[in-house]
Amino acid sequence: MPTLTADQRAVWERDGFIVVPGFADESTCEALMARTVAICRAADEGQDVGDALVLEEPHPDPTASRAEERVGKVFRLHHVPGPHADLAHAPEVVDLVGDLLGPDVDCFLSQFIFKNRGALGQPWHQDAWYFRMTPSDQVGAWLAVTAATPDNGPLWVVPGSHRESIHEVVPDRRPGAQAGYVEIADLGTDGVPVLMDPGDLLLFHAHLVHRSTDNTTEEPRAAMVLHFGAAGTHDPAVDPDSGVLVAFLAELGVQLPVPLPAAVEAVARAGVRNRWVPVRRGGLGVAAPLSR
Ligand SMILES: O=C(O)CCC(=O)C(=O)O
Repeated sequence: MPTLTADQRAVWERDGFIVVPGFADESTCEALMARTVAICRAADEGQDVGDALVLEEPHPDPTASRAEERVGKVFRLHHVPGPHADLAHAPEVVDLVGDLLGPDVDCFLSQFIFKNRGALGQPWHQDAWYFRMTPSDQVGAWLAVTAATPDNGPLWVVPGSHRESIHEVVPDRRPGAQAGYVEIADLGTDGVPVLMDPGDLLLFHAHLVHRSTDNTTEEPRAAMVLHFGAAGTHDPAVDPDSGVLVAFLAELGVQLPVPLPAAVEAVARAGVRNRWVPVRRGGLGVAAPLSR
């Protein structure tokens, strides 16, 4: 039985995104926030945080005192037992995404975004530009952990742009921008903001043109973002052929030497954020990893 309603399906086809209000309860949002804050603090104290990748904000607010106030994003969370994996495997999530991607689905990317006070947003882009996967119809699930308001850096989207091919981009040269951000420079539209309450979920197509604006408020605008793809998708970031990895990174503007020295390859592979984890097989959910 499909989980998307006929209306949601029609909106998805037309706009390339849907919002599901009140998707997650307060305790889910609190658990995601608490675990991510704990990871940030542990990393700050030099403790082992396993596979999690903590990315500092390039220009944190100078008055930031707590570790999590200096962090932009935390990646590689969905394959580790805990609230992030529980969300990635939650039947409500997996069934919705499965309606869009089919019976066999993996979660391949997770990021908790703090968007602390003063943090810059991410300019207009399509996730498919970064992913370079075949096929390229991945689905993002953006859960509002705190409210996304006009002033704290909500997402903005261009409805219907999921039908467009991948746009040309230029590097994002703003001081304080995260390394590697790119921008679709000649968009010609302002798009529409997606204002959300805590617990609301946005599902969006990997070709959807979107951005987020800066957080000009005092409080963080936090979101948990998961990305899903059909099982068997070709992901150049995890292709065992080092030539494929080199070509992929070159397209993203990272030039590596050829032939690729083993030590350089090891560093490049350690930076890969994607972890392909089955969440749905044959139309049935795959259980989340159990806590150790
Ligand atoms: O949440 C944000 O501020 C930006 C997220 C985004 O655009 C993305 O993950 O592709």
